[in-house]
Amino acid sequence: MFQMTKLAAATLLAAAMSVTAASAQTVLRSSDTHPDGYPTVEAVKYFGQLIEERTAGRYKVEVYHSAQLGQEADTIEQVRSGVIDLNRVSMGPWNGLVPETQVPSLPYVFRSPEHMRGVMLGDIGAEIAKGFEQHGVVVLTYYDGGSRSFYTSKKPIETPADLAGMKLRVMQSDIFVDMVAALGGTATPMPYGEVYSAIQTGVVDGAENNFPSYDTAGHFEVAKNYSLDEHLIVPEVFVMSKAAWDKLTPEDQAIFKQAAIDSSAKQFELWDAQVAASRAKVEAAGSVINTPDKQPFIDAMKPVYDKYVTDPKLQDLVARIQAAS
Ligand code: GTR
Repeated sequence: MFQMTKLAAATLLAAAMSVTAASAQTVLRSSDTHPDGYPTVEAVKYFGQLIEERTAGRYKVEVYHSAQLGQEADTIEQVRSGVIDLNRVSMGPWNGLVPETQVPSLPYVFRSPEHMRGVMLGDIGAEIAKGFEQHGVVVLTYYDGGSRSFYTSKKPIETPADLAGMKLRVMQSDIFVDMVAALGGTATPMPYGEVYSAIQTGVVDGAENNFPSYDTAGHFEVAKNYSLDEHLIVPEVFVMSKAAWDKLTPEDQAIFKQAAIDSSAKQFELWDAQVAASRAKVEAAGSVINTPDKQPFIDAMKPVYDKYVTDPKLQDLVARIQAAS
């Protein structure tokens, strides 16, 4: 880790020196927890290419993948304070800060990833984006994070009753803790980078995620039972620090916004291919995928909605999402 940090520091210094040399180019630093080649990493690189082209090289993006700049909760603080300019993270870790983000983080609120894409790239997504601004960031666009299901090291989950006595890792948000509790299990929130060893050493019995994360983080090696209950479809969010955004001219802001939207189209394509490839890979490696009846999982979520959807504004958002085609 120390080595990585030193490496990142050296790269940053080199980047800073090249700014002075070329003097006209601003290098924007972006963080991602995923490895190089992952659809979100590639989408942000594509965004970088587009803005470089469309501003005649005045702006350039460097993507620090593989959590080189830290775990998501830390990088959220970095982008809010302007230490880094860009960040691609899940919506989940924003739940404590931006109340509107709780809505697209609710279990079974979206019918499918396609439903989520339409909602988030439309008016509702724009409304949710407004909630970020008072916290120091501007939402550039949303990406697809697929649907998340439970995976376990010992016993597979076929019905909610199977969660009894199980400890499962969730992202750092109270909604997900309550979601697991409503199903009868115990949730342990922890950073993504700690999940592999937590499963391996038996600190938790499993976790939950989409196929690409289950694959690329290696979790399939230590938790072979994947139960396709698809309880969450949490969007990914690509944000810019407000400090950096405010330095752009209105023309450049429009270029950035359009490039971000174009990068979503690219990410959706890459995402679909990655889901299929990751699923095939983990199956070939011996993961057993079962498809439980989702209805008992859906029915168990009522207490989560009763607890989190009390504000009329959030109630209205939930109703509009459910009504959206
Ligand atoms: C992934 C998501 C990451 C991170 C991770 C997690 O699906 O892309 O941003 O939130 O899940 O479970 O922490």
